[in-house]
Amino acid sequence: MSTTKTATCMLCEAVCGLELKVDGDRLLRVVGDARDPFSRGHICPKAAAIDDVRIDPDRVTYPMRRTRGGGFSRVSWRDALGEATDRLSKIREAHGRHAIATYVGNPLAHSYGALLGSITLRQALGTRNNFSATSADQLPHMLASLEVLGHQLLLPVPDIDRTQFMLIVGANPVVSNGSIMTAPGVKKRLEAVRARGGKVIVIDPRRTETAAIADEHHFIQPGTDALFLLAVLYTIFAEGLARPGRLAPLVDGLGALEAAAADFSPESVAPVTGIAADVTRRLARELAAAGGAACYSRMGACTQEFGGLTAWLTLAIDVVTGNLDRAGGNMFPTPAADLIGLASALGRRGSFARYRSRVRGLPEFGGELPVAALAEEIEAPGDGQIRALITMAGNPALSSPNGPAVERALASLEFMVSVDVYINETTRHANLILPPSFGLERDHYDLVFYALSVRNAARYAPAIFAKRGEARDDFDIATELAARLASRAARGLRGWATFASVRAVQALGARRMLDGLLRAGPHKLSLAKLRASPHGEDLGPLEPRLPKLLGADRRIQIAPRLFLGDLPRLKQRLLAPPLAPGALVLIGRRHLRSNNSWLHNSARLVKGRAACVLLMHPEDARARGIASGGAVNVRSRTGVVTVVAEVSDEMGRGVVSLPHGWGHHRQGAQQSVASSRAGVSVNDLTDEQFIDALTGNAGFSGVTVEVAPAPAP
Ligand SMILES: Nc1nc2c(c(=O)[nH]1)N[C@H]1C(S)=C(S)[C@@H](COP(=O)(O)OP(=O)(O)OC[C@H]3O[C@@H](n4cnc5c(=O)[nH]c(N)nc54)[C@H](O)[C@@H]3O)O[C@H]1N2
Ligand SMILES: Nc1nc2c(c(=O)[nH]1)N[C@H]1C(S)=C(S)[C@@H](COP(=O)(O)OP(=O)(O)OC[C@H]3O[C@@H](n4cnc5c(=O)[nH]c(N)nc54)[C@H](O)[C@@H]3O)O[C@H]1N2
Ligand code: SF4
Ligand SMILES: [Mo]
Repeated sequence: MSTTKTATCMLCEAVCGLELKVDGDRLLRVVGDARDPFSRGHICPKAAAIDDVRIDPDRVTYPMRRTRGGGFSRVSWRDALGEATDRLSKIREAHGRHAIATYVGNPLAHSYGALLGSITLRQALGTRNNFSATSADQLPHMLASLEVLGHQLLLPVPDIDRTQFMLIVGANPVVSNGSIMTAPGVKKRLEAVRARGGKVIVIDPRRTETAAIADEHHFIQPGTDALFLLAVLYTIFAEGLARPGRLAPLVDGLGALEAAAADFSPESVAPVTGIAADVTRRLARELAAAGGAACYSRMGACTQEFGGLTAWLTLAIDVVTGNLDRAGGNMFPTPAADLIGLASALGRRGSFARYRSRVRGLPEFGGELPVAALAEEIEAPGDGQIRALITMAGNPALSSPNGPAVERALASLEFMVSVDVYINETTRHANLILPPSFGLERDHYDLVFYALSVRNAARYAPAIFAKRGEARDDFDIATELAARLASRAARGLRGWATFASVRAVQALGARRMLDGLLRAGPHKLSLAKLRASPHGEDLGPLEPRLPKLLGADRRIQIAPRLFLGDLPRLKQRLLAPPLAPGALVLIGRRHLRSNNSWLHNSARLVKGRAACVLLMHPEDARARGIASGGAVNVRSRTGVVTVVAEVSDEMGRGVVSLPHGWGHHRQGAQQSVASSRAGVSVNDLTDEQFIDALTGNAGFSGVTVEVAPAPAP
């Protein structure tokens, strides 16, 4: 007999409510939960696949140990945890605590238990060598918030439901469903901006699916957004349009910002950005006059040579035009479980460059080092070399710049343990794979994404299915490992204090921690209250929250020295010679039916036309004798891939695009569907040396490549 259950989709940031028809251990049907006041029944094609990983025959459901032949065989939890503790402890005793590194990936942000568990594990390890997808993603936004607003988690989100002008720079929310903007049904919300007489403008080197529903789309040369945004600021100041409004008394550095922008007139940057000066001026005027405008930049603006500057300037434009913290501008949610409040209460606001990576001197951020430095930190011998790695919910072999270099480094580790649902490109290098519960096997509350949400909302869903095999919750795996490692190292007062605090977290459990956060939070909710409203709670529109949320000095530093100091590098970009003849620049792309590297074993999602193709402009194709459907070699400093080309004028001239997360042909990975539709990894082409020099963030956009027809096989 089937029953109806509610759940929340944890596949992307949109947190759609789902209604499921379930029979025993089987999921029969998935529809959007029309009674969810936030997502109102919206879902995307991925929702139908929400259970595919759970029931995937390729899924890892028992602890696995790598055999001498390179395969994996089943071991008991007892042996696996014992061996992991033993090997890691010995490495730590011989080489110090920084010899163990961690890498945590994107799905952690979608599981409150995994997130809390990973924090505990890292605390127990006390290593400087923490890595994550953050430095291949939103790090610049977090750094801008730390510098300007005094807290790295204080990320403003577009008040999309009230804005009259949305400037989208380097984001494609119609496909990604929004990022640092939890907005289920974002396409409808964007269409509503236009329906109420507002405007949506897209700045992107590709005419995207979002551009297709916008008022205007302007092609931009990859990596030049900071120049464009400075020209917008130039215009705002030159034409006397700066109006910080209510926030004016809190803002420091307006004069310095104006002086900095004065070097970047729309005319001077236009030849480099490709956006005409009169367009820039008009957009600046419209933005300033809109009375509720949101300047929103994301992935394409972040993961490039000037990601830090771009994130800062986005925030600066908001402040200067009075759009930060005002209805219709960019605002701060009031989440029911308030991690920012908790962090602030503990005196944790974030950190930058407290220490640097050993080999290249790249800056720490929030206790992590840039993932672009992972391979060299493993491979370069000497004091402080990484000898062991723990990965959790991450696939850096496919997600990090120069993935093959990462893989070489992984293969050279003394010991590696991965907590993951698959034997994939990364975990195939692990000595041990520990199997976590997945999706509907665990309860769900979006600790991260309600804090980035365009409306205040909360929804909790209990687990629906029993865990398969011997899977355990990420929280339990991480805290158990933490406790054992802490116990082995418990010498002296500090060692024992660490051990005791890990045991306390373990005893409390993730669910009670969540309940505590909800009870202490601004909406005075609790798990019991949320359980009583299975379709979720609407907690109202976003409200002004400044100056209360600001850092200790309660000021907005609009022109931090850190960013001003990076402007000379940007000026060099203005003078940079054009690319070598024949060279093109590479950018990325997302697809609605895919999610980073790990949904490609779902047959229903990968069926149909291959997604992993190289998009290129007709003129660029013609000049090289390339036609749609033909195979091409794409070559960069780091590697070469052979892939099918698709010629399309949706690409800007001189720019080619390849999606990330593919390349599932590696020996030893065990994903039968994915390997039959392998594609190539764009990160075989990206370059660990091509980064944002200020922040260390990965540079995925703007990598120089050459494209030529591939010789017939
Ligand atoms: N060139 C290029 N590279 C990119 C990007 C790009 O746009 N272009 N995007 C970047 C971005 S934004 C991100 S966030 C990163 C993502 O980078 P990563 O987080 O490193 O990679 P994912 O592909 O998300 O892999 C997630 C891993 O977690 C596993 N997993 C899934 N669910 C769970 C779970 O519940 N528990 C555990 N323990 N494991 C789980 C999956 O099997 C998979 O191995 O990639 C970045 N890399
Ligand atoms: N379907 C699907 N949804 C996803 C994911 C997925 O893999 N698939 N991944 C999730 C994750 S981890 C994240 S972080 C979010 C990301 O969500 P978004 O930030 O929306 O990321 P993308 O869809 O990659 O869009 C980035 C856009 O930037 C453009 N771009 C590239 N380079 C430049 C540049 O130099 N300047 C400008 N102005 N634009 C540029 C690209 O053409 C692209 O349209 O999506 C999440 N949602
Ligand atoms: S938009 Fe995101 S949260 Fe909503 S159904 Fe699709 S994958 Fe799930
Ligand atoms: Mo991401």
